[in-house]
Amino acid sequence: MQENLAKFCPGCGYPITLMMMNKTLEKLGLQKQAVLGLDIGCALLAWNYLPINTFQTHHGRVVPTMMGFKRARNNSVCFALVGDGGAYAIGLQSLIHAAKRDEPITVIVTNNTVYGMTGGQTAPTTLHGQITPTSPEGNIEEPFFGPELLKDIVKPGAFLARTAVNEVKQLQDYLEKAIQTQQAGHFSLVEVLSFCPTNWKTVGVDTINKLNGLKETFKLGEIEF
Ligand SMILES: Cc1ncc(C[n+]2csc(CCOP(=O)(O)OP(=O)(O)O)c2C)c(N)n1
Ligand code: SF4
Ligand SMILES: [Mg+2]
Repeated sequence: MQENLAKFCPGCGYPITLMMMNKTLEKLGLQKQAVLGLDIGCALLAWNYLPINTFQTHHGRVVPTMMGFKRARNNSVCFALVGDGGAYAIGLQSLIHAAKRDEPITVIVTNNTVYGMTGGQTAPTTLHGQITPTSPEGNIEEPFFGPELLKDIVKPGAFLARTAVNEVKQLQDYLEKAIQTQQAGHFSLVEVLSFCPTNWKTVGVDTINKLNGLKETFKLGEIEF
């Protein structure tokens, strides 16, 4: 486990999400049935992180891949772990159609407001005015709200929520609800606000303050529809 932890940058939020996923699966006794699909982006660093079956897909393609896996093995518990770029830019059309068709998979979107793996470029979730290598004078766009967009698309019984890596109780609660939603035959998505100190260029408490600041724009909670 120590060796695997080293793949993420120090202070990264991904390991928290992954550890809470594992804890939740353990609690529900579902580790053997679980299958974790990883999108390209820093999610792929988790390829041998958890004691569950895991594989990697192309950028923006983890949702349709897990959809196919679930259709083939309908007793599996399928996760698609994807960044905000993978989910809301290159993979948005497949995400929308999976939600519309109420595919029984659980999508976990890591929202770190940037394209983390490739150097912190502007993502759909980048805040207005945020400075990144591709917006050196501040992002001119408004951020994109994925779970809120999907609320007009999903079917009754689906589950949509947003939490943060420093809200571990809520994170675990939402992961549990998402898995139960999948087992009841419906689509679920949990967006997780997550630390990226490497690209935010923050250290120590500044990283936590930055994440807490994001909660003013990206409201935490279950999305009503
Ligand atoms: C088709 C394709 N386009 C572009 C890339 C380059 N690429 C790799 S990771 C990435 C961005 C990842 O950002 P995000 O999805 O937000 O994940 P994060 O690393 O922030 O978790 C890009 C553009 C790629 N691998 N494949
Ligand atoms: S670049 Fe950001 S998201 Fe990727 S491993 Fe480093 S801290 Fe985590
Ligand atoms: Mg990202």
